[in-house]
Amino acid sequence: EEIVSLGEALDYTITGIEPGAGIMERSFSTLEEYENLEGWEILESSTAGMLTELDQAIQNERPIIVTGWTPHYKFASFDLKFLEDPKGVFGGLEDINTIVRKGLEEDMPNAYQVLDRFYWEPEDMEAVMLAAQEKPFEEVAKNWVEENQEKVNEWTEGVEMVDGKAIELVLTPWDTERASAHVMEVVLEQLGYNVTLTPVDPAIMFQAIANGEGDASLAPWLPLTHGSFYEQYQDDIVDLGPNLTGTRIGYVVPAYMDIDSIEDLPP
Ligand code: PBE
Repeated sequence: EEIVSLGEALDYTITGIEPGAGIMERSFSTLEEYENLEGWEILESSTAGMLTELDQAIQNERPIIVTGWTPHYKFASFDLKFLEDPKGVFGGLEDINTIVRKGLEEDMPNAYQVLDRFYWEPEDMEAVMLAAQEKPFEEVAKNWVEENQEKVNEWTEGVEMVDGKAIELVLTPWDTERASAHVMEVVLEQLGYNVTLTPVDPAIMFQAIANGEGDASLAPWLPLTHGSFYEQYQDDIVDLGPNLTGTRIGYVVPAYMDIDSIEDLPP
């Protein structure tokens, strides 16, 4: 009886984000994979909208299920937990990879080398994201590069300067990707590149690298979050491997909710 009222309290709805996000595609798959989720809905929203809903639910100690991911500051601000996902629809810990267009290695060997070497830790990304709650990403990225010269040197050591060559980095519209793109922008500009950042949906990001409109992206979450886009475009892009490991996506609830697994959601 308590279980039934949970479904009703939630209106059998999971609060999602932007429809183009990989996590939304995975969320729709849970409705097919978990029999108990038949009749449930994923509400399309925005990241800001989802965070507002989460915040209001927590203020009132109401139940809520959102599409969530780490790194994200909401895990520092609120006591949250991922629901277990025994069918593995959201996968386990994932990577964020660097992809570049075919021909970039020949056309821009210096930038290619930096992009190929670029690797940082979730704590680095989190530090940039946290500081960006107060200041613009441009400023935060500059500070981060200044304060982390040793790490940055590992990416740039021995790389020759260029003279104002234009390079376009394609990103997706979330803070995780704003963090990496702005740091790379600072690093490449210090090497003499003229960097443009273009934020687009994940599908367009892969398409832009595949057709050569964009030069590189630090934004693909793999193997599952953007797995379907990756499969579609993998023959037309160059995958330089992970630039960060240890991300996670899934259904997230406030810790006070008496539920631990997607399988426990009431049908
Ligand atoms: N995210 C953050 C994105 C990738 C980065 C998990 C919201 C997505 O689902 O596509």
